[in-house]
Amino acid sequence: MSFSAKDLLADADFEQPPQVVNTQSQNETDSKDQIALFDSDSDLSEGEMEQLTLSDNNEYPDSQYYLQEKIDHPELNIVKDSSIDSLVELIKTRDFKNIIVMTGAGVSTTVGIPDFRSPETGLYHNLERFNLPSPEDMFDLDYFLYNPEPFYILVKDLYPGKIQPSKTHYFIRLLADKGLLRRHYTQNIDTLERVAGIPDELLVESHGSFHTAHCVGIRDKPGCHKEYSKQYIKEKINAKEVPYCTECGGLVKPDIVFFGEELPQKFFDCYFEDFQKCDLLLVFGTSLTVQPFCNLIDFASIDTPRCLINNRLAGVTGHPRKGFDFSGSFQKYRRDIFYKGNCDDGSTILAKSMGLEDELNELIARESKKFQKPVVNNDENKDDEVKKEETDKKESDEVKTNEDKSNKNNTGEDKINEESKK
Ligand code: CNA
Repeated sequence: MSFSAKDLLADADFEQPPQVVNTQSQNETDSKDQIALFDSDSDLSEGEMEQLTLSDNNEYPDSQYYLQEKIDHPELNIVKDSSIDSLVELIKTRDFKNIIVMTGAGVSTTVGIPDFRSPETGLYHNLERFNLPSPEDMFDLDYFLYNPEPFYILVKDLYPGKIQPSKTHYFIRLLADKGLLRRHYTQNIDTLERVAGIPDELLVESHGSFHTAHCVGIRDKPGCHKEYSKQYIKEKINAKEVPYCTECGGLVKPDIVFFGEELPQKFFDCYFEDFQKCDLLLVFGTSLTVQPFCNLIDFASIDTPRCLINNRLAGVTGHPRKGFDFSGSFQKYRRDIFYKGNCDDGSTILAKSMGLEDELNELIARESKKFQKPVVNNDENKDDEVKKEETDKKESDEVKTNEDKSNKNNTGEDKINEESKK
């Protein structure tokens, strides 16, 4: 018995809800479908160990077969074990040129944007004040149409401001600069990928972004879809007002994808070919609980190495063809790596193994200048609008100075003329 890529894709659970669905129950850490043999030296918590060491795994009997296969056929072990060192070894021997990076909210927490599900600091943990039926309702379209206020109060924290991207964002930008990035699929809505300079054509903002907004109507009355700018929404949020459509009175919602809404077309246009071509999959800072995004990992070819960099275990289902298999025991190829830690530390390790550490530090140093307090004559630090205002002012000052000079000259000339007349 063996699986081809075709079998994998046929069976992969991507009968898209093309809409965003929360699948916490499928992938969350207390899932019952886990199995033994996690042999990396990562420091797993008790709960995570339990997740990986459930002995009675009758649901997927294939796993016994795979274990024997891998003993008989060592070539099925793409990596020696699930530690980051194994990936570092692989990077040194292989030229990865079609890297796909998937990211979640964990890549932005180090720069102060809270994620959803981190205990204590995550947004879901801090929603008691809104008295929601469930935390996910904050990003549910039906609930938004019924009660938009909690979203607009909360969104102030998430709204893209002048925040400098994290080291991980710059690492992805560097992969793009080096021509190694096939595509960056992000779930984030903070637009820090754009700020970091990842080009639009390499970016799939799978859950939309704050870049634009549209009228979505009100309950029982569809919206007119009039488009509104980021600036318009920002002004309303700052004034603590809910934005309503000036045409039809419907609610205006930023174009971030809520549960129950379709993903952007670009996601569906790109993912299939991208994942067929992907030679290394890097997954950063996500609980892998939102469908269909979390299913993307199943679309990498069955022998493509995949690496999760996250401060807790995620994406393990115990299924022979779905999710990660860090234990290397229930999927055909041993190819999954788990680095349990901070995304930025993981990026540092990867950059180093690719010989890009110095360039990454230089890139960050260069980009950081844009976020330092404006220094006189340091044009790099200023927004285009500020620059324009300054140019206009400079020009008008110059005109004024020239006028003054010419007045002075005139006065001087007049004086000379007067004196010569005398
Ligand atoms: P999540 O479910 O909150 O998961 C984040 C994961 O990252 C968790 O497993 C954390 O333990 C982990 N984590 C947090 N910080 C770090 C760190 N510094 N290093 C390593 N791991 C870390 O968020 P997901 O992205 O998985 O969920 C998808 C939602 C979240 C999308 O719909 C997003 O739009 C939404 N979201 C986005 C932002 C943003 O744009 N910055 C913020 C909050 C939520």
